[in-house]
Amino acid sequence: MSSKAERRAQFEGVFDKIRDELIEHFAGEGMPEEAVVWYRNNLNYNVPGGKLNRAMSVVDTVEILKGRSLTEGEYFKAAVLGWCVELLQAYFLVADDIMDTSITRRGQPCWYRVPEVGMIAINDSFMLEAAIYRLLKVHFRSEAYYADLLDLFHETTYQTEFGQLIDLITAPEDKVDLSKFSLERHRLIVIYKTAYYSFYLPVACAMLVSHIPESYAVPNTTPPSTVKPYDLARSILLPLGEYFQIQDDYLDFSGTPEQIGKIGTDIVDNKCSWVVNTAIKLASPEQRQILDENYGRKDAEKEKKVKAVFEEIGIRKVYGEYEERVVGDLNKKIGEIVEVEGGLKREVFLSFLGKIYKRSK
Ligand code: GPP
Ligand code: MG
Ligand code: MG
Ligand code: MG
Repeated sequence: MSSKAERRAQFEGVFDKIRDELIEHFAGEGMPEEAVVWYRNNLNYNVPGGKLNRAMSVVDTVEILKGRSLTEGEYFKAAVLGWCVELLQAYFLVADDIMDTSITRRGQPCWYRVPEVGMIAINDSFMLEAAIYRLLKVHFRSEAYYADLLDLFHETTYQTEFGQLIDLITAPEDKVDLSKFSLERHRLIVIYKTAYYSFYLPVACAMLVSHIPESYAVPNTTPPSTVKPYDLARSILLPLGEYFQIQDDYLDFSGTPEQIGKIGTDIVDNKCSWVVNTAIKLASPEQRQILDENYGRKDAEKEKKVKAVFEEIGIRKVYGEYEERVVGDLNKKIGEIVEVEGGLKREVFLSFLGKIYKRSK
């Protein structure tokens, strides 16, 4: 087993190949040198600098499904799909930073804030998205599951756009209205904006390259039972993604900067976070009034008042109970999976859960 750093380095090596391939095709269409440089900068600036958890989970999942280490060819294909997931994320984030008027991303200015870029970033985001379909065509066109891959990326993009819409209209940064917030709304935003593309998409990609069929029979069951593995995977990965985002929301409130590597800003940014939604549900009328008057304001004193209400309500305890409950439910669901040769495996989900459970950053 290679170390995490080695696996990352190997995975990053594939990016260089993919980028060069995209650029070569672009240059081959007769695009001027100036444009070639632009496209290269767009790719280098926006695609490789993230945590790569989503992308690398494609490779990890293929390994688990096959139950062995991958050949060079198998690794490359899984890694291309991993980078397609990262390209999708890069597309979302370049566009999202414009919509959110954000300042920095991954420790550097947002792409649209780079002086020569500006609103060209909109077209650059489209090109990041289109690069996915170029790569799928070059590397997967002759596979029987090519249409399924295309459909998966299209569907996931659409779902994420649903989530982005409800997020934008529920929690505009400049207009605080807590009456729009609820735990149900939070759940819907999180599932659509994050869970489909971060959790279901990488695993479904891995399942397709591993030739997991649409459905299969479980032998020796009466009555005979049929598994729909993609539905089954979704039924675990969406709640898992929801749990991951709830942790993120909770850590934004409870984590120290040393621990989470950033200063939590959800309260001042009017974020529709699990923490405020839980507080809204449990607040007395007096506490609710404090939240209405102080949440989402760019003011450190007001932020402190909100935090005090969160503590009074006992958010830490509520979170601890939520975490035990959701992890228990997920383990139960995962434990019920019947493993058959060439089908889904419990370990796919257990490995995700193991990485997430009680994380503190
Ligand atoms: C980031 O959410 C946005 C997405 C992951 C989806 C964007 C979807 C589009 C269709 C553009 P955020 O704005 O809550 O997070 P961050 O703080 O990282 O900007
Ligand atoms: Mg944003
Ligand atoms: Mg946003
Ligand atoms: Mg957050």
